[in-house]
Amino acid sequence: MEQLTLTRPDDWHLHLRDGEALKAVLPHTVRQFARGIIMPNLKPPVRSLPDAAAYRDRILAAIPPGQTFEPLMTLYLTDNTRPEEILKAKDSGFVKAVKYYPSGATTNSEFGVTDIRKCDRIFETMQQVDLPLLLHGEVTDPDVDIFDREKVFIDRHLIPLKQRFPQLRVVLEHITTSDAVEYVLNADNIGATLTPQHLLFNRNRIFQGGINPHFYCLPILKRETHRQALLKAATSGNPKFFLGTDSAPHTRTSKESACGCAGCFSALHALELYAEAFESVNALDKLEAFASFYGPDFYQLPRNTEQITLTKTTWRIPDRVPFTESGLVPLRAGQEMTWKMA
Ligand code: OTD
Ligand code: ZN
Ligand code: ZN
Repeated sequence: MEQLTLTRPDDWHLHLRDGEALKAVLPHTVRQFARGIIMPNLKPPVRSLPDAAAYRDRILAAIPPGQTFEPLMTLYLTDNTRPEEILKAKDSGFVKAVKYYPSGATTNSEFGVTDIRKCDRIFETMQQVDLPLLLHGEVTDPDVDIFDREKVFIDRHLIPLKQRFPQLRVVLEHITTSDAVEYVLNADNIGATLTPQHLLFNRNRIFQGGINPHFYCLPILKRETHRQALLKAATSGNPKFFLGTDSAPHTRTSKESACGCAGCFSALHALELYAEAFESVNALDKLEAFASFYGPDFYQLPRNTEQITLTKTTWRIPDRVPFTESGLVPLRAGQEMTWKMA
């Protein structure tokens, strides 16, 4: 039987939600990953050190007995975040980054920053204490086409930001375009996370045979040339590119709706999805470093030592997994996978 043994990976971009939803999704992540960078877009968001400490405790309490998982916390940047909060966060040891959402960019981002230049005092402090900045890199101006929002963000905001704060360590999250790949390749002190959906699907998948809300996420899937550029970056062996699922659970009915929520749920089968993407370009030998080495190296944390095994075998992704209310539809539900984690 064909098998693939890897150092246990980490998820460098993850939405766990809270309450019953947290309890339902966390076991899936714990099964595959040792650590996760936990997104702060709760309602209301995780904006202060006490918020992050309390959320971390709720996550720890939801870990299934006998298993281990380390939540790496983030703070949600707002127009009103103060430099002292950054210093406290850095000192805490468990807050590993600060997350920037442009106001209105994605789920629960209405508290986000209205003008990135308003945060320069914060970026100055983050640069000083070396706390990474995680970017949802899209502009939200209604006059910018949804497929161009990442490129326009890079040109208008990221390039000037990196000129103002060259030493600030930045992660451009869930990149979706060849423009983002090019930018990351040519800039310093920057990394990027890549999701399974952006490596496996292009925007046609949203409209194949009708409208497919479970393939709707933000940033939205792009055209095939971009997907190929992402896959090339992920499998290149360049340590700037690493794994971040962006698993973002919403109930089935809130996705299958006249105004459906954005987000793909992939925590159930994330590693298998990445394995399939890497295998499609004969690059399975590059999966371990992407999934397990480059993330901790960027965050200056030790690599994991435990191992996990994937086996080549066919199985069907369930149509539904238990969650609150109407349940959760995993990415590519009902279809076959060719790798399975033991
Ligand atoms: N994108 N959905 C969500 C977050 C991400 O931008 C993201 O990180 C979510 O539901 O929290 C989504 O489509
Ligand atoms: Zn985002
Ligand atoms: Zn996300």
